[in-house]
Parts: sequence; structure tokens; C-alpha cells
Amino acid sequence: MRTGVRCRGMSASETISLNHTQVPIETTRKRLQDLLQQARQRRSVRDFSDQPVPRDVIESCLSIASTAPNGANQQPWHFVAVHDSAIKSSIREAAEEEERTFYESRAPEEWLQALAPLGTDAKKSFLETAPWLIAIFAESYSFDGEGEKRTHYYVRESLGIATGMLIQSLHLAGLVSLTHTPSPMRFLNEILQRPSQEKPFLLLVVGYPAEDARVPKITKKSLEEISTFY
Ligand code: IYR
Repeated sequence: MRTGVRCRGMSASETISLNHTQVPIETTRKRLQDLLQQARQRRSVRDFSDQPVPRDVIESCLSIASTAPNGANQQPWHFVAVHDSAIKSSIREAAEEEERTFYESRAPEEWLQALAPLGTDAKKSFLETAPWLIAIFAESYSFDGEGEKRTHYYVRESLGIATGMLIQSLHLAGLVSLTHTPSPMRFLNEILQRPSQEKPFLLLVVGYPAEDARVPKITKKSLEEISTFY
């Protein structure tokens, strides 16, 4: 037996039995049909209503996101859910400033052309209208109990998976969201008072759609285009 070597931050491995109930394959197919139909209804929405969303709904979706598989179970994420109007206004102001430079000078012509069908611009009124903004931070490292720096592994992969699960939970729960990525997003650390080892990953705008909300007509790649089976 190998002794004396243990990965810092991880306790010796203790196992429990897996709680998994296999269902008949027809049940699997039926579930997948329903899920696919629902997944196809999800759209990124830019026109939000100011209808409130109770805090417990956001908490449940964050709890689901926190079950995401991640590097060495280090759970390198922090979610800041903002409902406060003054903080939302500060975020809008800072985001619009970054976006103005993006649209006016920073974005290469090719990028602007790729965005043209979406009709986006530097105006981000949804940052104040929507009831919740969830700022998602990636923790590149942390400190253990003895104050020793602990490197985190597969941070972006972990964050991507957790964020995808969050977006899907919000959708299946009946809400809409927008993945918003003003760039650079460092202003979020300042406004939300997050430490420097946390890097803003993205800003998720959450709520209900405005009554007259419209979305661009888009098509998704076919299964044949996105997959290869051997
Ligand atoms: N961050 C900008 C630009 C933007 C970039 C991509 I890639 C999008 O899919 C949408 C927008 C903005 O939010 O307007």
C-alpha cells in the first residue's frame, strides 16, 4: 500500500455506494424526446420584463449548477446573484463603457460582421430591467486551511459545465437568460468586491421575457454536422 502521499486539499478517499436507478430504455427515449423538445425552445433573450423572480428560485438553480463535475472536485466557482438596483445600475454603466469601446474600436471588422445578424450594440438596458444578474467568477486558485496556495485544475472546463447546467436549469424552470460577456469584465471584481484570484467568467442575465420580446431567426447545425460515430 502506498502511504504518506496525499494530494493537498483532498482527503483520503472514502467511498459510498452509487445511488443510480436504471430505467427501461423506452423510458430513457421518452425522457430524451421531452428534453430535446424543451431544449430546442431555449433562446438567448435580450428583451426582459421587470417581473420579479423570487430569490429561492435563483438559489435552487445555483444549487443545481454546483453539482457540476469539475477538476479534482475543487469547485472553482463563485456565483454573485445581484438583485439590488443600485448595483445593477453600476454594472450597466461599466459594461456599457466597455461595450462602447468594443463596438467603436476594439472589435475587428470580421467579429462585427459575425454579430450583425444578432443586432447587438453597446446599449445594455437589460442589465437594469432584468430582476437578476448572476456574475460567475472562476477561482484560479485558493488557499487551504494553513494559508497555502492551492492550484485549481481545469478551471474553464469546470466553469463551462456549471454554467451550462445553470442555463439549462433556468430554462427548464421556466425562466429566460442571456449570457453576456462585456470584455474585459474586471470591473465586476471592483463592483462586487471579489478577490483578485477570482476572474469574471460571464454575466448571466435572468428573468422573464418582455411581452414583445423578439429573437433572431437562427438554425442549429444538424446532428450529422456536429457528430461523428465510429
Ligand atoms: N460582448 C458584446 C459582443 C457580443 C459577442 C458575442 I461572441 C455574442 O454572441 C454577442 C455579443 C455584447 O454583448 O454586445
